[in-house]
Amino acid sequence: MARMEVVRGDITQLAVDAIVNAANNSLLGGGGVDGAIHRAAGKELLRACEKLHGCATGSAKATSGFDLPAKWIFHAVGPVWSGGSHGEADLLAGCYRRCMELAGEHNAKSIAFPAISTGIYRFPLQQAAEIAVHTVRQHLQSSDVDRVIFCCFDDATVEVYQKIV
Ligand code: AR6
Repeated sequence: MARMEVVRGDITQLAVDAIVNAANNSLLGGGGVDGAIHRAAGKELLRACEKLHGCATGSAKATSGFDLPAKWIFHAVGPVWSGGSHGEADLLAGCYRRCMELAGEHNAKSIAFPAISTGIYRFPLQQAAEIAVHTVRQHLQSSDVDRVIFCCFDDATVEVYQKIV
């Protein structure tokens, strides 16, 4: 069974096969981790994203990592939290599931996730972390991925994940 780890830091710095971006439907960049990834990966990333023609909420699409240490970026589109009765939990689980599938398709053995939807999209952190860890754990049983990093940007997020992983 693959290892799951909780790390505090900036996901753009991680030397893993794939990092996951918390993007929006346009895939054309934004604030938060998305902005950080576009700045660190360089302008070629935007050109690659333009060719993807957006992405549905609850899914993800892959690009190269360009100037990042990571080989691949999986651009996942989490749901905007709007009370919890609009399918938010299933859509968030879909992001993690699709990224684990993309890891298989791209032969990525190590993958790092940010806490998708818990920033600008306001998904409650505790519930989001439970969905993240549960969905990844389920997928690992039938996966070649051997290292999963939950990359947390602040202490509150680290604390929540550490209790679950
Ligand atoms: N490394 C790791 N995690 C980070 C980093 C970083 N460099 N920067 C921020 N985080 P958010 P969302 C954390 O808001 O809620 C964008 O505009 C952050 O502290 O980046 O899915 C997109 O274009 C939080 O824990 O993503 C969308 O429009 C987590 O990453 C929208 O924001 C997610 O916060 C997506 O909102």
